[in-house]
Amino acid sequence: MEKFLSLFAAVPAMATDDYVGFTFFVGCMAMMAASAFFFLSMSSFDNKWKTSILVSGLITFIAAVHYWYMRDYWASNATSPTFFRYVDWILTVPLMCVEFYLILRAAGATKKLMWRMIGLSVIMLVTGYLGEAVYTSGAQPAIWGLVSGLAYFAIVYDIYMGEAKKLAVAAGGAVEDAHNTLVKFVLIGWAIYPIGYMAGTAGWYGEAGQIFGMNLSLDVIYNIGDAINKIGFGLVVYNLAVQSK
Ligand SMILES: *C/C=C(C)/C=C/C=C(C)/C=C/C1=C(C)CCCC1(C)C
Repeated sequence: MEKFLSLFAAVPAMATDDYVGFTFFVGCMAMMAASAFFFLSMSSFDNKWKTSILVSGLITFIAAVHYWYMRDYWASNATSPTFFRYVDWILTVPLMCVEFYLILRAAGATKKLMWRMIGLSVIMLVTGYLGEAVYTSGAQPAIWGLVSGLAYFAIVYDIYMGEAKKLAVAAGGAVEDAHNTLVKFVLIGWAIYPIGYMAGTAGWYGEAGQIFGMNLSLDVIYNIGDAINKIGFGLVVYNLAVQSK
């Protein structure tokens, strides 16, 4: 018991203006709560939807584990946990691509479509990491950010007007509605991340983003993005499963 309690004692008290630490903390709790919700609700759905709900839960659970580490990392080092952040994304973003595949599978979605989206998401994240953590001087973050952005737009193309969109229209009904909502998450929700990236790039949006009079640093922006996208995305899938029960 004492050993367990000392885990918490090791975490220094959080300053009241530490927005980054606060959003890591709240983000961690929210991801944990969402995971419990998705996992516990699984048994009330039939097999057709179980996998989709399971994936929703895995996305928030993987994030919860990373947020636990990132919160700690920030508390001890006061620097961005960039590596953990990208490990989290490279596991969870492909799973979001899998969600598109799962809900469109009945309408004829192929594994090829799924792997193309996964491949694009990996390109988007690896190039983003290179620009954020490896090649950080001069124009390099802009170039890597651009490549990353192109992969992002290729994903948007697939789901907004490409193959995935056509399958969603063919499916119609609740599946098409859910698909369209997920597209909005990718189009609007995911657009939060390039903003965070720019806020974190020296010489762009002012040092670490003094935006709206708050220290809206890259981490705060990424944390808000994650909460909206991971939990929101899962709830859209949950809602689809409820409607199609
Ligand atoms: C749960 C985590 C999610 C949904 C993360 C999504 C991340 C992105 C869409 C990141 C995109 C980026 C660009 C489009 C350009 C700049 C570099 C990135 C990686 C921040």
